[in-house]
Amino acid sequence: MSENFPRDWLDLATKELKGREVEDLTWQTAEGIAIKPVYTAEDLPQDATSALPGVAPFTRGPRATMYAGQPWTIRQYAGFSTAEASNAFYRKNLAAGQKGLSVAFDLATHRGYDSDHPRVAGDVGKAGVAIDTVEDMKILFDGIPLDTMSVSMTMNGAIIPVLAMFVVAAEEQGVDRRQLTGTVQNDILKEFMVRNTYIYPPEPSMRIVADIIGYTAVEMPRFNSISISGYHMQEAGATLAQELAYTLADGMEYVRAAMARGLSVDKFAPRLSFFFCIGMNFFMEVAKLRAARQMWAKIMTDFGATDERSKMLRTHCQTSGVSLTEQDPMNNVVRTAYEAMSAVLGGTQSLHTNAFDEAMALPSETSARIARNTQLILAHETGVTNVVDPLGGSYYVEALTKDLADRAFELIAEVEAAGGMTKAVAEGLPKRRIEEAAALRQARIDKGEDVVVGVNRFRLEEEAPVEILNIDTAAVRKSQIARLEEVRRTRSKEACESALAALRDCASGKDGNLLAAAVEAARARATLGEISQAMEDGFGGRHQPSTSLISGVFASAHESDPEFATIRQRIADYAEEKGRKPSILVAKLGQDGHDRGSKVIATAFADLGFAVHLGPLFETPQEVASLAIDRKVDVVGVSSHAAGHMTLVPELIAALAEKNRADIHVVCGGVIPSQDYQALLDAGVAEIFGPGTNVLQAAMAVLGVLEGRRRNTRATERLTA
Ligand code: MLC
Ligand code: 5AD
Repeated sequence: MSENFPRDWLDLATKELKGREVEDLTWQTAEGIAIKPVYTAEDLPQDATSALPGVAPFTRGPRATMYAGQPWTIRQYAGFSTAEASNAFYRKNLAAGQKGLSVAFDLATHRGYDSDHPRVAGDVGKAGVAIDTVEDMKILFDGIPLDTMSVSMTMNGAIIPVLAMFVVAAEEQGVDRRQLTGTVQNDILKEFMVRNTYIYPPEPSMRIVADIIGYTAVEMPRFNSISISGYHMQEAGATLAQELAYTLADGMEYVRAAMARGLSVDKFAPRLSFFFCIGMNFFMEVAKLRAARQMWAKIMTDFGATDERSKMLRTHCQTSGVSLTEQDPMNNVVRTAYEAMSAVLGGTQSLHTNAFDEAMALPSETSARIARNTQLILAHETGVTNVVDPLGGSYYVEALTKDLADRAFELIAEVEAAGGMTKAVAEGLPKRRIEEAAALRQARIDKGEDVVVGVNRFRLEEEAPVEILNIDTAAVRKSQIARLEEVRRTRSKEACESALAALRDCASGKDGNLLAAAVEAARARATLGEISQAMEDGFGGRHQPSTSLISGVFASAHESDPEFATIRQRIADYAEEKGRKPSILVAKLGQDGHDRGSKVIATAFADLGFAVHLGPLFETPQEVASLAIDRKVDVVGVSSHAAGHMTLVPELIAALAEKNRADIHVVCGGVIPSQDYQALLDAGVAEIFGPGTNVLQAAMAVLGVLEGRRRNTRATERLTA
């Protein structure tokens, strides 16, 4: 290894290290890349010295002038409550310096349910804005000129009704669809892999993607038809090489799907766009964006693209949510600022910076302002926009760009060997790899090998409370239902039904364009739920996901850890004494599909010796209660990441009590603000594990609950009564 270093430097370094080896300074990243303590001209890849921005393969940026010509778009992702509330928020943000819009929809909308559907009571207006009909969409963009404002909509499962309603809302605002600028996420493969807001099975879902690419290529030429997203992979625990590889492999699959529907590559490829996560590994993130552009140019050349714009990877970036902490939350302002700088040095086209209260709730007005100003300060005060690709030619960054691209191409080859991403996803390959990486990362944090300031090092004795945004779901639901009823009452029943029938036929056959048919239905005031249902009927049902659990990763990462061994022994002792293992159902409630936390807990608890049952996604409280009883578990662990816990967890406890099984304990974990703790404890929750909880300690606490050493307030009251 030491032959990789210049002789003179090696001598000096050896002297400075006073007996330690130079090799000890090499850092092995989670990506499997060895990072040396020093890089030199010897490390520069050959093509790095002559590369120019704006020229394929675009390593140095898709534009010749980049931010010197035009800065990136400050595009803050936002949405909550009703269309009125979100519209007011957007207008305020635009007045304060935001440049583009980015709509966050609630989970009911994502999953194709109207606000009055019984399955979504806890989710309406919570994680984003509730949209049921064109009328809601019109209110959302009231006073916002859609001929000039570019609008991103993060929608995948229910993309057909949402984009159809957007087109009709614009039309009724007097804006022709040909003028519309913006982006839809429309990336279903990563939903099956990590984000989980799918509705239909993979095959019809891929048709939807291709139909949207086909429709926009002709009807909405300025609109980006897809945002091929790695963001959620990194959030789910993927390494940067995995995020990079699987995102581009998804892109390849979409190119194939569109070509299979008869489109020529240069007709649609210039409007494919990308979306990456930017975490705390500063230079590696810069290298990732550079490598992504370089790799995509090569991939598209291999697909036969000749238009330079087809080879040009343009991307949005968002700073990392999982890198932020509930503990000492002002630290998150600093983390986000570094991540934003990294995204910009990597050459992003558009950026969202997260709010510091990320680990607790949706952004408040204050935290949203600081998040936006983080970008304004970067763009206007630091001088970072003045020079194109300022890290171009850096020995380290150029070498890292190449290393990462090599690593990612290896992972792409593995996916291609499995038959491409649709097959690999169906087989579970990328999901498994990401889950392994997530478990390893958690183990490194729990062992203190990966430092998180304020969490596993430098922790505060006492945390100051932070004011957070709270949404009254019941009130949002009530106003949505009133508007839904009004729309249903005033529309032409015949026109609506015949448009829905045409859409259903389009879905059950192979011909016709689903978006074109849905635009007619939206115009006839069909609701989002009805449009989704018509397609579900045409396709023959919803996707039924299977849940599986990886095992052994957490245990092997803790192989030589005495604390792990002690806890495992305690659990074994408990099992011996009781004649069976302590048993837990790890459950998700409502439409919240964030399952990194539940997967990590399930696999870790299983490795520790619990009997673990991993429940399906999207369950009602009654379904979880029945499953818990059926599986004979001692405790239900609810993982909550979309703010539904205040409605859904008390309902679960009530459902258990109704079935005379109040003895089954309920514990909760995830994004639960401390403001909610007392209400949950009062409702009968035995333990609450906020973000940043050490998994070993959580296991001890659950064992404590089972041994009766910890009791929720209600149980204590019962005992003393
Ligand atoms: C840009 N332009 C220039 C220029 N730079 N022209 C001359 N000189 C320069 N230096 C031109 C571009 O060509 C383009 O015009 C126009 O200016 C706008 O620039 P852009 O670079 O295309 O930016 P933008 O419009 O912001 O588009 C960025 C994008 C797009 C291509 C990445 O797809 C996008 O906005 N994505 C956002 C996705 C998003 O917000 N997702 C949120 C996910 S949140 P023209 O005519 O060429 O287009 C999420 C969380 C969750 O997913 O899970 O819920
Ligand atoms: N408003 C603002 N930001 C949101 N996020 C998710 N939903 C919203 C919303 N409604 C952000 C968080 C999350 C990431 C997926 O997007 O940062 O981690």
